[in-house]
Amino acid sequence: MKKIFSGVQPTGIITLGNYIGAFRQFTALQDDYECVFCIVDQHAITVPQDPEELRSHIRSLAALYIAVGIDPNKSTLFIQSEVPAHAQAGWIMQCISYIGELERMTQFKDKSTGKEAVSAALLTYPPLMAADILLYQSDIVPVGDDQKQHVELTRDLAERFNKKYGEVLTIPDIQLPKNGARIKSLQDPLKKMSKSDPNNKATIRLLDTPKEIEKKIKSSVTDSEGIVAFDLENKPGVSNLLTIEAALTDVSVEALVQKYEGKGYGDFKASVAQVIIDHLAPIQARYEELLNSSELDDILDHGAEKANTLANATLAKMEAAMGLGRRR
Ligand code: ATP
Ligand code: LTN
Repeated sequence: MKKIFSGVQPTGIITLGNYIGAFRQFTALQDDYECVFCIVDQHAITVPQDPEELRSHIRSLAALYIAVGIDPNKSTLFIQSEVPAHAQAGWIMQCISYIGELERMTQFKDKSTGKEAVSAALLTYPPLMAADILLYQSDIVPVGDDQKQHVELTRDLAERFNKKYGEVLTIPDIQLPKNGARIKSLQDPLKKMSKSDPNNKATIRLLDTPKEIEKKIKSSVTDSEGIVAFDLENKPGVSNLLTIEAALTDVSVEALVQKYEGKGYGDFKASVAQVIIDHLAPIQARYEELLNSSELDDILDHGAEKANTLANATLAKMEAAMGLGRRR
């Protein structure tokens, strides 16, 4: 069976963008692949985090993974900091990365530009991400398109390692979602919907109440034309809402445009909001059941145990190939 790895940062309650771009792919893949999913808390601390908040986001994210349909009997779910091999292999990957290639990463530029104090780890974040992926000898990495550059760098680093030290690492392929690769902010449809967006109106979160969802969709930025049509350039707001509905219902954007023919933005928005509310209701119910349960701890304990075994095996090979320690 081919192997899949992906990770999500516990930096806030996940958004509809994360769900459509990442989580829905995860659940669809677990029947056909050996899947490992990670809550990348060490990536989250590359920018300042409040400890209590981080703890709560980690647990909440774990519950959401299960609530959206990750089956712990099929997939491995674990917390990055509970598997020390990630930091160890991350160091090795840093040692084979060049500063120039790290400085070219768009996410680094986005998160560092204009900031006064930027942590060194914000720059060395991609080698840690490469370690996450390579430790599990992953064949495929399903992510949203904003992560493409990081997965490409991971491939480069793995190839570089293998060339220098022998064929130790599997070169992973990226897999982008077919529909809704990039869901946009509701307030600025040229920006991606991001879970760390300080403007709460810009994002739908998986735990938003029906009222909040209605309000956010109603106040989402569109245009003054009043015609529901798909046109990313001239009607990014309307196109974004169409993309969301299409992704959640598996109906094509063209069919939706037909459905809304002759309808105004009021009806359109109310209908999109209802689709989201109905889709999230069962996920939210399961989340509440899990959040404070020992079931969730059992899943994470078991996941960490499995992940440690898999990751340590690759780390040992990497270290031996490089001549670290005494093992051959
Ligand atoms: P942050 O705001 O903390 O950077 P984020 O919302 O961008 O977070 P990540 O934790 O970086 O989310 O990403 C989790 C997964 O969700 C990744 O696979 C990423 O590509 C995907 N993703 C994030 N935002 C979107 C979006 N707007 N549309 C589609 N996929 C997305
Ligand atoms: N960089 C990713 C999160 C992430 C990840 C990974 C994704 C860390 N390690 C390994 C896939 C595979 C992000 O910000 N979305």
